[in-house]
Amino acid sequence: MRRFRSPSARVTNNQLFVALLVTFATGAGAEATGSERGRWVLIGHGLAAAAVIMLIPWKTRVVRAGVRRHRIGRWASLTLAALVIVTLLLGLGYTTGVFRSIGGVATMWLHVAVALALVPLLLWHVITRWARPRRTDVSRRNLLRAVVIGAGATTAYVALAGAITLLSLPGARRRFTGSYETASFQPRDLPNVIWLNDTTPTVDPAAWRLTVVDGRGERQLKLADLPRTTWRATLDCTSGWYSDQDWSGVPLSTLIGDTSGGRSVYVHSITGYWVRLPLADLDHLLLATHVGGSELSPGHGYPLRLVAPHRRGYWWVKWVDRIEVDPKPWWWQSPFPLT
Ligand SMILES: Nc1nc2c(c(=O)[nH]1)N[C@H]1C(S)=C(S)[C@@H](COP(=O)(O)O)O[C@H]1N2
Ligand SMILES: [Mo]
Repeated sequence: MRRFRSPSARVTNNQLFVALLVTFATGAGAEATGSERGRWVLIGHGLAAAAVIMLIPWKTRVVRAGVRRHRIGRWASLTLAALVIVTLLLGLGYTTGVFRSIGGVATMWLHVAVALALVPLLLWHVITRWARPRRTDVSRRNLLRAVVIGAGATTAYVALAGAITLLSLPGARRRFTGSYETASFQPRDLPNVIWLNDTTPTVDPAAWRLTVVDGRGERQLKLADLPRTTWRATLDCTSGWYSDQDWSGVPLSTLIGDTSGGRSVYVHSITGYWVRLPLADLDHLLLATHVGGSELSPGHGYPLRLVAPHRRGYWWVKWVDRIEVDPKPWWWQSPFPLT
């Protein structure tokens, strides 16, 4: 049986789907970026989310009609709608700073978790209800509607940003990544972020060695072999906080001499955690033994951790035991740590 779709319902659904796709893509991009150049991704995320909000009144009409017709999967669809609204509210709570944590959990984690949870439901919903766009959907009227939504979203975005500043909400003090400052130059209060399948290892400094593999071969260094210089750098976690600290240790470029045959630098932790960075980053990476003049604490990576300025926290591998010039390209890895 062919399901009836009014042209306006079809257009609303497709516009909402596009807005959601852009919101997802820019959301992932916002979590990945750690440099000023990536600022537009965050602005795009806000605009796309505002477009989703703009479409809610239109979608409500479609939902009202749909709830009567689609008995099967009705609850799943309404759950999806609820999850989208919860994600929007969590995002707004975090952006404004009105609720930065809920029950001790950073709102940013919850925002991401709920957004990821709704993906399978959204895919199911779109696949089972798909109505192919028609040529007639590209009409003057519908284009005008898209323009209205775009203009409305921009206005809403600018108004919210203005309100955050005017009311001096906590959100006004966020970094361009959206993160809030935490414990700058107070390393003792620095939050601890460890992924699910990692635990803080106990390291015997006498037995610990750093293995360095480059074009000249493999060698082992002791903790006492490592020279020390100090860099000021911002650790910015995707869970929504950042912290400025003075990190001391050895620049990677001091340890790695010969990069021939390599395309990336592989940095490995005792826990098994690892990242691959572009060779071009070599001059901008530090292996720190100290923060704020004191030895790293076990939770923050003792005896050695990577400091990767302008990269988000998940690149800052803790408890490093091996660095290697790698023939594989840096992008040959999961874009985010998975657990
Ligand atoms: N080995 C290892 N390194 C790691 C992590 C981890 O789970 N395991 N977490 C990363 C993340 S997501 C962040 S934000 C920073 C947090 O560093 P901190 O705990 O010193 O604040 O370490 C990074 N390095
Ligand atoms: Mo993080």
